[in-house]
Amino acid sequence: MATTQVETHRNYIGGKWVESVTGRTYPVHNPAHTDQLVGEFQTSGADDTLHAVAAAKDGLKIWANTPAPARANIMYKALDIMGRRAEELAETITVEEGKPISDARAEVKRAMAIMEYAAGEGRRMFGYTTPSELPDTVAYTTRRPLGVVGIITPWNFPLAIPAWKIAPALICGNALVFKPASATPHSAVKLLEIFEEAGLPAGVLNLVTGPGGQVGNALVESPDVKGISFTGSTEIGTDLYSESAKRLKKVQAEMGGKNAVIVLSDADMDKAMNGIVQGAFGSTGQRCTATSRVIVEESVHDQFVTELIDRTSKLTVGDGIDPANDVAPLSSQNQKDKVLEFIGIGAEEGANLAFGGRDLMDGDLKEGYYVEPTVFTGVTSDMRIAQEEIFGPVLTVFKAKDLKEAIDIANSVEFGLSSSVYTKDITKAYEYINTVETGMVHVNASTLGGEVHLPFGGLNSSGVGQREQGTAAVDFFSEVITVYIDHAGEAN
Ligand code: UN1
Repeated sequence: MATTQVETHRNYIGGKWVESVTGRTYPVHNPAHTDQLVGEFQTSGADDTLHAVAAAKDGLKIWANTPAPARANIMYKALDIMGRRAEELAETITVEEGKPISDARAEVKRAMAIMEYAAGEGRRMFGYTTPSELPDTVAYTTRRPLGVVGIITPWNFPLAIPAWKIAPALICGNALVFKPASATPHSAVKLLEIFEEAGLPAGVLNLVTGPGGQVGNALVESPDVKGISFTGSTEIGTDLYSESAKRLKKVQAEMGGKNAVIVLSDADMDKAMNGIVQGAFGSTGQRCTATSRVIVEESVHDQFVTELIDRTSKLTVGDGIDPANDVAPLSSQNQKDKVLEFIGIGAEEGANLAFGGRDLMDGDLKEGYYVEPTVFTGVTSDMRIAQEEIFGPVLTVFKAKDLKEAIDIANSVEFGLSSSVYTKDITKAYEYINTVETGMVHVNASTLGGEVHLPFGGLNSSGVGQREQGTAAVDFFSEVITVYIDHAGEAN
């Protein structure tokens, strides 16, 4: 790959592939082989963003007036094309983001599921009718698109997160400016190709690649942009939300997590172990729903830790493109530095480094950003590794005397995205469901994922604005208009 010609990819604005007005491009590398170039991408700035917003305003005129079932027909075509290109897309995800190919394939399936679900909404998108208090009057609600909407997505799901924002936004009739993470623009370029081939009218979906700051600010500041859907860090999401609020824009921001699993003494240990190992180390822990804390009831704690270390030690680390590997590289040097820094902090804070913690770039895995899967035990809630999102293959283990103490530990963080409890006791499971402070709660299953027809999102620092996916996505990407019609024809 290093020796072949590197392709330069362009922005997609108003139905055309165009260069950035900055005249600059930037390289993207494969995190498993940092000398391999994925491609060159446009370094876009505020002017490119404003061009894309203007193109979206034009696209909106056609798209908002296209019946939703006709919009759905284009979505179904895009879904077919995505199915045809599924394996190529999975490889693209692994090569630019690093995740294991099995995770990348699952990501493509997920993107397809959301497109299928959104296309179905084209024939629903319900309003409601209700009696009016006045005679000869009909009252009902209907939906309209917001207008031009900004879509800002992270690098860890380069295809699925864009799809789960873009598909419902398009079905609702919006025109979009899409800014993918600067580290993973290749999947985004391919998603645009798919919608282009499906026949989406020019201007309806526009792509602007490059660093976040300028493009994001231009979207926030433009009076023509009516809404923004963002997934990324709590720091940037908070800023984006408050700046947008000043301008009365509708925003949904999906942000960090510090997801806990509670293991009670009656749990099926095998089942718990499978969910926890997958939750902590799958996708190299680079998932906002990743399991980063396990809180184990005292009586089974030691047995659990022994088994966990055994399972963790059997994980194979290497290039995600090889299906034999369970854990792949981190997505960038920055991510690797951050994860290693947290491992150092954990040790300084007095947690017990029970397994892993090594920088594997110092050993056999020189070519990529590899860090060993890591387990800390003896962790307490006052530690930074117990509070801050690490976003890597690092699991922290706590001991609790009972369910109540375990829930207190689970709730002792600023985040509230996902959580889980392993128990066979229905009373305890319900106590947990009713008191844990997370937007998504699992019983006897990992903290990961979610189904596309159910709402996705978190409480507190994990999210703000409407939930994503399911009918919640339709609520976010549309305005409800209330209509009153007096059909009496003359004064009563
Ligand atoms: C998942 O758990 O499969 O950025 C999805 C993230 C989340 C999506 C997680 N917004 O990791």
